[in-house]
Amino acid sequence: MSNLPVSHSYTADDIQVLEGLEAVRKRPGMYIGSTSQRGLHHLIWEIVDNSIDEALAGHADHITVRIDKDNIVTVEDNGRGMPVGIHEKTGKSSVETIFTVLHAGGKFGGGAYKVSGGLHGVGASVVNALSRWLEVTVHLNGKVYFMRFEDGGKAVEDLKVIGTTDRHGSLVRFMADDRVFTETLSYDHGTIKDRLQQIAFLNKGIKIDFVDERHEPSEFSYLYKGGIKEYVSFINKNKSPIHPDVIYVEGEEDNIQVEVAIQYNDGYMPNIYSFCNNINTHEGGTHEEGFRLSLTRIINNYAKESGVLKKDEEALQGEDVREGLTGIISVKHPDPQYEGQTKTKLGNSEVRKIVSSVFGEQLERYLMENPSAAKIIIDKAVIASKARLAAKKARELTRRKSVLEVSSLPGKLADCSSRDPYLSEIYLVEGDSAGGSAKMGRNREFQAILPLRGKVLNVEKARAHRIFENLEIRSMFTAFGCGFGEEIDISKLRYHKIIIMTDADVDGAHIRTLLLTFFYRYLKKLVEEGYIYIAQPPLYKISKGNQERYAYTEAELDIFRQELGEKTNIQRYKGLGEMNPEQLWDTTMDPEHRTLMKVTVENAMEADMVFDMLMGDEVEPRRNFITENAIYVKNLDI
Ligand code: 1YM
Repeated sequence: MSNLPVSHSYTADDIQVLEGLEAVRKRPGMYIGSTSQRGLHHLIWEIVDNSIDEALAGHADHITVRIDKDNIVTVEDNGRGMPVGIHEKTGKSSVETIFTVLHAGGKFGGGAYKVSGGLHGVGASVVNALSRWLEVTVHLNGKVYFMRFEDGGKAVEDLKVIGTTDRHGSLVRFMADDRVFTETLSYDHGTIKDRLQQIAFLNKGIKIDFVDERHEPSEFSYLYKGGIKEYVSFINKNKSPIHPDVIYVEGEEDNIQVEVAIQYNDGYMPNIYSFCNNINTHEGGTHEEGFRLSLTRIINNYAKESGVLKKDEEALQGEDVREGLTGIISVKHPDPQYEGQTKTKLGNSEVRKIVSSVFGEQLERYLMENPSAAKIIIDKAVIASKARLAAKKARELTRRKSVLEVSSLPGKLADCSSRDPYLSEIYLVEGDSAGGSAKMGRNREFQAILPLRGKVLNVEKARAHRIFENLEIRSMFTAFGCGFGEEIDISKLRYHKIIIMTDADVDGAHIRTLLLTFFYRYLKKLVEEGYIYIAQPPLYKISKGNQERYAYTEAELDIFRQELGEKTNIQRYKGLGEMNPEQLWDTTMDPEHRTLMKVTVENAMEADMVFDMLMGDEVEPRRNFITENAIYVKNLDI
């Protein structure tokens, strides 16, 4: 190959390449989903994916991701180093081809399949196309190779040798293009860190270092020899496991790798997460189905054979055997098919049987070999089943109408007159007194008010039937009208904005968290589809003479103070109750002036863990979270 630093001359092929990259710049959304911060993050994931592929092929075990003060990203691995020879089809170096030809990745190498894969798996050329500049450094065969692109992927000069080395590996450095990412060029520290940690959990033995020079502390290092087994321990760390080990199984069939790790805790909610090729399959799919089927089957068999479940007793249901179960299912598939609304449901039908047999056989063996853990697990499922049957009987006896059938609206609800859900809003208001102000201050045309008394039930700590007996919760279900859980029917939802309005103090934050937990667990669709909001009452009123301003943040307070000059009168609002109905309307409820924060489930898994932490028995992490996040969060991801 040629190592000469020839300057770049453009040919007909080059023009085609530039047109390809131009297409990416014209429609970035098609390649990275959007040009919001989420799309920006994709740039990192595309490059990291290539390093992960190299690691999964067995050639690398260390990846470093660095974000410097100017949001320049560097990704480095200790793999073989990207190929540097001249590529047959393009006549350019392979490095140049990888970074300028769309989907070039697949056309190389041949054998090893790519197991990782970002949402779109579009590769390095897309990152190049969307960067102000991008540099590639390869350590290979004793030499250091270097190439730089500018202005959306234009080669500055050919790949050249810039030194010697005794290492091997690849390094990519880039600056996202501000003309593409017009919203923000700043990567979210927490999102990047959490995802890198997740990737480390999902790929045992790969060390991932994260250095964020914008953040203090700046260095994080993740290496999990136990992989998803450690992941389950991590998720369960704020819960109380009821048997000592995490049960871990792995296997491979037809080139499809399967790993499952589970552990039961003393709670009631299942926490089951599934992945295909390191992507969180939020909507489940065939791997999850295979897992559920064999879990139910094996536990029933064991319960019967051990005599815990009598011959004439009803079989344990899926929900019984999943009560309090934390589980991770991770498959690696050479040709995954994704379905569902958000394309996060695994569709490959052969996977069902493979997961079911790999997991089933090994779970069965585990239960045989660990009779004391087996007994604890079976007993828990049997108790869950009895509780379920008892609740059902009680319901039948009292002939109480189910939550769904309740026809009359709750008495405390001050409904709006509009019957058009699209226009209607409901405020869930902490406390009767604030509820009273809200009722008087509202626009009754389209705003309904439901006051909630003090404590909302902590749904993490109660079985479903207890939850449906809770008055506050029943009121909400009836008011919303859409049902809940799997049977939710959004077309029956009576309000398209459900607005949580609590005091701007720690108690308010707590009640808000309880409500969000409730929504997340029982009305997840409402969160996913963006119907849940948080009202933002002001923190201060600043007045001078006949001028009045409301400040929603400390920063705003400072600005208003300066604008109004000396001798202002500042009132701090501790609770909603301190505002009269007009003030509440002006500051918090009037659609023309209020600020609402939309609640999103960016990362359901992270959310679950935050809830567990907030709801768990450990006080310290909860206190820290609440003090750090209580009031001023702008984009609240539950
Ligand atoms: C910081 C990003 O891209 N590492 C990386 C990429 C490749 C290889 C090794 C590699 C792959 C193969 C053979 C092969 C890539 N190769 C290609 C292509 N890190 C990073 N490390 N030799 C080296 O798959 O056979 C694309 S990426 F297309 F050339 F195979």
